[in-house]
Amino acid sequence: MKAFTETLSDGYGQTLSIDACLFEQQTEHQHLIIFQNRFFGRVMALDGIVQTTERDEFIYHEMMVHVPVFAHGQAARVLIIGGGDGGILREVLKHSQVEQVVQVEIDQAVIDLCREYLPGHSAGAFDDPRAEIVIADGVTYVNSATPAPFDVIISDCTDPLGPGEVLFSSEFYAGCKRLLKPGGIFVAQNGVVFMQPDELVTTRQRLGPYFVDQSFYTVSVPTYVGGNMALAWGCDDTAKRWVDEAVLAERFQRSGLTCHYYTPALHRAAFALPAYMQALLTPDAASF
Ligand code: AG3
Repeated sequence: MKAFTETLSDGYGQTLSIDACLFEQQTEHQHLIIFQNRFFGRVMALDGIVQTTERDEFIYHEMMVHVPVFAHGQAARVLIIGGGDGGILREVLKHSQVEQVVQVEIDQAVIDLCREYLPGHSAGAFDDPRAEIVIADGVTYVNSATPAPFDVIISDCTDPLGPGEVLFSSEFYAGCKRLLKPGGIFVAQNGVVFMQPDELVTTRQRLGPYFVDQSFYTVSVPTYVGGNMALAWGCDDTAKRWVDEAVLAERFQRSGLTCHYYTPALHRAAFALPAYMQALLTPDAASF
């Protein structure tokens, strides 16, 4: 059997059968493979790490988008960093009050190949007149561009290895802060905590200087194997992390969205962290 094995921790990983290899190439920036798996459907991996699959992508994309957008309440301008498969863009554009989305992706090949092989991810979002796609390095963009500021910034990046590493740097967070309106919300993919505990510690330290309130919320995605993934949260308005469930429910209902993972109750609950994660966030945490 042809198989794809991902190893994020020494001695443990996940293996998916490659029932058909649809595309494999070293792009200008990274190794990209898209293959068919009989359980998860089409799977896209970058530099040996599963990024997204047809079957479970909704979980990650709904939580990365609807949590900050509903917590904000009036997000009109959204910035996406990374997200070349288009899943984040698709979910953001479902919010009718969103007027403009800028997406900054470093690798044009990821966008082109995902449009071709994973069309359900973007589902036409790249052609929406509200979307502007910029092919550029995310860190450079957030530190040098001067668009109107954003209400929500979503960093849908790879892990801090290869091209994604800079998207976990203080320089990147500083740039995001610079492009956020007062009270704007920053969220970012921050790894599977059980497998990558150091990421929680370093992100917390690096976000600290830029946001009054920084924390994490969690999501459980089958192909981000090893337990809960942490999504980083940064905002100067502490209340946005604790919007009442009734208020969220009202916003959710008004949006007319149909979700398969996100619910207002889950939104609130996702900020409750297991004790081992809380321990990592205490000032003297080293590891667990
Ligand atoms: N980007 C984040 C994938 C991270 C997987 N990492 C891991 N399992 N530790 C997903 C891109 C989806 N738009």
